[in-house]
Amino acid sequence: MSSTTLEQRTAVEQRRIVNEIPGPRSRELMARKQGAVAAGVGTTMPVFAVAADGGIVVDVDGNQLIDLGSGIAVTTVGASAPRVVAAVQEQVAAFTHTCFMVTPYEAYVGVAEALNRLTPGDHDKRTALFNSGAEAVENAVKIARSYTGRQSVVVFDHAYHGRTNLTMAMTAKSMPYKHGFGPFASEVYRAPLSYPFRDSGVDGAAAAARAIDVIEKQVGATNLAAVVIEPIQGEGGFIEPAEGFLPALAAWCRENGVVFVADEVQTGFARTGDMFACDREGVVPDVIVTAKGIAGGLPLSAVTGRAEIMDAPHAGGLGGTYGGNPLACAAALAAIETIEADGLVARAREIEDLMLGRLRALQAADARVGDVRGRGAMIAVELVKAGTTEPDAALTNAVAAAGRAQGLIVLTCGTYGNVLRFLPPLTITGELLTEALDLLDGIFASTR
Ligand code: PLZ
Repeated sequence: MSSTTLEQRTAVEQRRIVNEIPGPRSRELMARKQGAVAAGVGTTMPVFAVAADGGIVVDVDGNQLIDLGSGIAVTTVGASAPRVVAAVQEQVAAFTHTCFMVTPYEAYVGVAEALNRLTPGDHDKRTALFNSGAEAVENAVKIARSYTGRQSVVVFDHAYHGRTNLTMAMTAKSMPYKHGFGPFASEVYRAPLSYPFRDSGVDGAAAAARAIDVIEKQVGATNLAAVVIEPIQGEGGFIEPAEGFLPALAAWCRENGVVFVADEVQTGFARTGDMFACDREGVVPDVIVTAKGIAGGLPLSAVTGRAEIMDAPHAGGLGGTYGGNPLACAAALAAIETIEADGLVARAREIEDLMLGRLRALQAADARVGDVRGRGAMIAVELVKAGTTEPDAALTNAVAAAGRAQGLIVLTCGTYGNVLRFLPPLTITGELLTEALDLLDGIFASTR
């Protein structure tokens, strides 16, 4: 690590804008990126990072940006959390890789034990580790197919499950995720979701009945291996289904021998004010897929589920060279310890209170804020043409751009591109969050 970076790492946690964003060094690097990196790999903000932790990302020009994105819900414990840094440093000096399928190591088993303990339900569980969210989703489907002897998979409107071939088929939105990349995997079917803001009057039970009807008529329960669902949708727009929707679906799956898979890649590990989003309604998925927040920024993902389901594939049927890499496992154990020891689940609920309070006040003052929703540190506002539910993607992009120009790392999402989403690290200070919300208030006021 360069000495500049070390200095910046210890800088006071505050927003600092030293030049127009992007600054000169970021602009230089962006030009190099354009000449070297495939154009399909986009960037939300044209600034290059040199250090990050808590609620701050420091860029190459010395700007300090308020982090409302956590690298898309990954650095829940911070981007250089002390326990994670120490655990990875110790592990990297011992060995970087042996391949768990060749000569195993303890940390992988430790992570599996931790996941079996922490995920919903107290039944006997097993875990397998992978590298990315998409890879874990694919493996969950493989496992469900192996266990049930059935092929079909049901996913939902607005779903996001990844960018690999099978997970592109499972993802709903064409542009940018699927456009021009087909043909896609077969035997993937889409059911209607519960989307309270756009579905008013349809409660959770009715929305579940509507989805189940589509599944029974268009797929047939006896063909169906798995129902895969994000308990709160991420990329699709931070859509929280109406109460009762998830329990009803899970119950139908249980009655029909269908594996109920919760994709908690984005919602997992304290993000939503529970260790897992399924916990809120007491939903116990047969299989749960996790990644992102699991390992403090190192690439790791997991599939955890009922022992009899997880053990269905033949020996050697699951794996991968890097799955459960020792550095990632060391980081995961440290991240999990941080979440538990530092009370980050409770911290997520404090962030929820702060953010929802402020954003609801904004909604009361601004008719373009159609909906304020989310849980924990996974909060969103859906922007519309005043007084309607017509999505306003242009306003969303304008607010995000204005925020970025003032040093806020703010992300958008949603099928209609009209959702501003907030995913701060749980270690962000209340002062920084308040400052970010003040800036956003100002941006909304200046565009009214
Ligand atoms: N399932 C619920 O949110 C990843 C995608 C960003 P990977 N979401 C961020 C982008 O544009 O690529 C995600 C998710 C849910 C699966 C995934 C996929 O996880 O680690 O990106 O493969």
